[in-house]
Amino acid sequence: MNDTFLRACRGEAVDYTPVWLMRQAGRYLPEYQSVRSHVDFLTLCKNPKLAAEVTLQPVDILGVDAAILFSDILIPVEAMGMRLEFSEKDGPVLSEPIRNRGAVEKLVIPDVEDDLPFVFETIRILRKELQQRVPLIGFAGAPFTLATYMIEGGTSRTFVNTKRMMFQNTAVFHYLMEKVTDMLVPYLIGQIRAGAQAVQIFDSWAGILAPADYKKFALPSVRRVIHEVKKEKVPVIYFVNDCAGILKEVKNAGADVVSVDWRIDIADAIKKLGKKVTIQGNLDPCALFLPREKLEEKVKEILWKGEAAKSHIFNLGHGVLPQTPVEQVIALVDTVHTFGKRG
Ligand code: 1CP
Repeated sequence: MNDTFLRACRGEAVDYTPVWLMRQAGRYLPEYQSVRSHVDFLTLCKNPKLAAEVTLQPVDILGVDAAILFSDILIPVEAMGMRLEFSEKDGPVLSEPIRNRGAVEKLVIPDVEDDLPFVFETIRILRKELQQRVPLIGFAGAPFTLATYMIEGGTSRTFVNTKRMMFQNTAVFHYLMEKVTDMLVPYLIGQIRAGAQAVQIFDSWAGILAPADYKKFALPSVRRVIHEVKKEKVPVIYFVNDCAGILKEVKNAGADVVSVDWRIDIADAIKKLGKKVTIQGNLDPCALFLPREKLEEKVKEILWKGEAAKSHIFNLGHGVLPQTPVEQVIALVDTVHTFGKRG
């Protein structure tokens, strides 16, 4: 198996900088669109054969060094008893948002094996299919990011309901975070035991917090998840979007790999994170709209700067956008493989 990605996670010597992309499966791929034209998004996530098929598409088409389970961070939130829908226009919609203690009390901690069997079945299928190829990454949302969706009822621009609960109903907010964390630990451990060889925790919205608030309201829960999951001895990657202002705190979450967005120069991120973690990132997804030679320059710069880290895994700073031309994504992966060779 090509274990370059896992070696980089652990900070071991590699022949070249491995690359995979957040949202490498998804709407920019015609092959994904074709599967999606027959089924809605949630049905796709819950059908192990189809979910495995779309997970493998970018491995075949792009030649990336890792596969990531096809699912969504909100799938286990549905298993906690919330009604979840995906609208073409608004994205995820949770129709009865959590606004008080009673609503948190009603949330159930799912028995992950019984309530989310399709996730583990997809992982088992993938491990068989991927045998001699690349490692499989499992994932979940971080407690804070999941809590924002549960409180807002969907995506948000200001996160006013989340912050109001944090500041006015602090005990209820902490109670919600505790329940989400209690769900996440067995969920991620279950993915690892089913065959996931690394896990990534997505904190897409932690960057909306002031550093002191991140430290108080978001960090303790994600640190607990990471601490418990690390006992399974597979690498834990922590992605924080818009991380520049909170990187010092993010370092304390305890992950093996920290994945950073493009708003920070990767050289600065490496300085702040130090030599104990592997860094992942951090090309702006919109750089894929640049002419080929400009894209190549940006990739080379990140690769060159990445050499200062304990180890570097190339990725985007956030997910591939649906409008991205596939040829550009293929070119990106080739460029990383060509210029990321270690002598
Ligand atoms: O219409 C469609 O086909 C659905 C589009 C889509 C896809 C392809 C959604 C809806 N989710 C996904 C897959 C997905 N989501 C993966 C699959 C694996 C891969 O990366 O290839 C992963 C890891 C996620 C994780 C996810 N879902 C995150 C964290 C990463 C991030 O983008 O910040 C978040 C925030 C979500 C919520 C979500 N699901 C879907 C959308 C459009 C969103 C974002 C909505 C928002 O902006 O709040």
